[in-house]
Amino acid sequence: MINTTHTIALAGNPNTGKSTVFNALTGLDQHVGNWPGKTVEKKEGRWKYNGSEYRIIDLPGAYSLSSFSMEEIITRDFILEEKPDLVVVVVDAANLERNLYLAVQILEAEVNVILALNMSDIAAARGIDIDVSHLSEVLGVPVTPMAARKGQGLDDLKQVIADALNSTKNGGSHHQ
Ligand SMILES: Nc1nc2c(ncn2[C@@H]2O[C@H](COP(=O)(O)OP(=O)(O)OP(=O)(O)O)[C@@H](O)[C@H]2O)c(=O)[nH]1
Ligand SMILES: [Mg+2]
Repeated sequence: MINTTHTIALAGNPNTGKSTVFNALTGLDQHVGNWPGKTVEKKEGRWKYNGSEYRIIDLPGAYSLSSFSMEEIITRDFILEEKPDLVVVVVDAANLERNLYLAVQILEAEVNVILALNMSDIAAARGIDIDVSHLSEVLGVPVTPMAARKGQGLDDLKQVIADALNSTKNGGSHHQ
């Protein structure tokens, strides 16, 4: 029986694999439209896991929440105004430092956040070794490594999402 639907936003720099993660999570259960009044595509999907339903919105790629582009305005407004229950920030493990700029801005927005460390395969091939538990400690949020194109780390991501939402009151309160 489903008694709650959690709303999740998928955010990240352009080309970090957000849509690949989105497709892997939602399969065929997707709805594609446009952001109201905008020519930017809006993709929304759902999946069920352990008796809960998850609704996810694939946000346009953004380098920051500073609203320089239409994509950044959409992403910023969705995170700050719609206040999703959870924001999954997809970062490129092979370009971690650059990607953390947006991640830190989202952390400062006082929303519930987890980090999906995508492109782990590329990072590994380049000899980049990321201390995942240290990164998680420093940022104060769960970090889960994955390689979405290969389907690696997907089950872990679903579990980390479920844990993040079910450990907070009503599955939607913001982290302190
Ligand atoms: N090697 C590797 N490639 C990946 C991975 N995830 C995604 N890709 C590839 O990276 C490219 C970009 O992926 P998308 O999912 O379109 O990225 P996006 O973040 O949605 O991009 P925008 O919507 O344009 O911001 C595609 O060619 C994917 O197949 C991964 O974990 N490893
Ligand atoms: Mg995309």
